[in-house]
Amino acid sequence: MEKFSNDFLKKIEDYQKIIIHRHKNPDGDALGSQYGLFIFLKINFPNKKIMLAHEDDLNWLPIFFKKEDNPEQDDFKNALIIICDTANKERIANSNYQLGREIIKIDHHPQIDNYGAKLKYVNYNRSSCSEIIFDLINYLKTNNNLKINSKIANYLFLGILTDTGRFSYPSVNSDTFRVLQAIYQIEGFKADKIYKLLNTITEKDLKYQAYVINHYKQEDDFAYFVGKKNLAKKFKLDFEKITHFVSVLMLNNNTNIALYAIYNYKDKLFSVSLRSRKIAVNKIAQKYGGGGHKLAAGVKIKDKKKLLSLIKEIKDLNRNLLE
Ligand SMILES: [Mn+2]
Repeated sequence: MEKFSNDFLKKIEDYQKIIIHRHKNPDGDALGSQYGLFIFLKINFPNKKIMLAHEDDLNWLPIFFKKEDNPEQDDFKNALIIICDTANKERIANSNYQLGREIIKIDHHPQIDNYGAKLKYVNYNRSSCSEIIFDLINYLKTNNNLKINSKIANYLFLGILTDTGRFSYPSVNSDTFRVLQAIYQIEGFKADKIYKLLNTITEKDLKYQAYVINHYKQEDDFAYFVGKKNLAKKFKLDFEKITHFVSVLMLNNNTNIALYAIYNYKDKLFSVSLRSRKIAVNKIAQKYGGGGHKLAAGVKIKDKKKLLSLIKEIKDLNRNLLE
């Protein structure tokens, strides 16, 4: 880490334009590590052009992660590219990274490919990319007199918190708590602000959640909700927003598999989310043209008949497992 940190600083000093990337469909760690490093470089190198690259796929915590303009194609020319929390090139948000001059990779996923990065720090024993970024910038603070402020601490804390399931995953180790100890010492850092951000939702969201709870159906350990009416309009929420409520169905401790479908009036199709505690739902999603992870998958479905056959398929599958 020391060697990497020194090499990293040399690269920063060498370049006038620096662009930081994250992975597609960013989670708290992708955003936290990207924004934390972004602010760190901005306050310590005010004469350099520091930018964030993305695919405009950010709709999570907009108050916290302020939208930044994507760099222009020209900005990538002769730029130093830093890619955070991303295992392989297909996952890199904004493919213009290829136009840069040099790539640095910082990640905690098992190494898949280095997308051309010569300088890299990859350690899959670390809980999160944000945890690695903190060690990097704290080293530079201690040895090179650079600054860290509470805004950076907030971003990295949120990244660590979300990527460790609030410190509950096996990836958490003494390094995680060593980093946290240092974060808690940063002046102005307030963990309760971040917890409030993560633990609360808006009143409109809450009302909508109550609607889902009151209208979903439960058959054995299968929970499903099909929103046919224009619920986004009814609850004055963005359509995109109301597609993210499948986790409500998994709150029931009897539920092992959940389906959450919302009709999109604009695109004229059902947006379906599947969640499971055991069964591979991505296999089912693939049959209908969707995909995803084993326990979390999704699919877009055109007609209601097809949706009903998907629901029936899950019910039958479940019945077979019960018998
Ligand atoms: Mn991560």
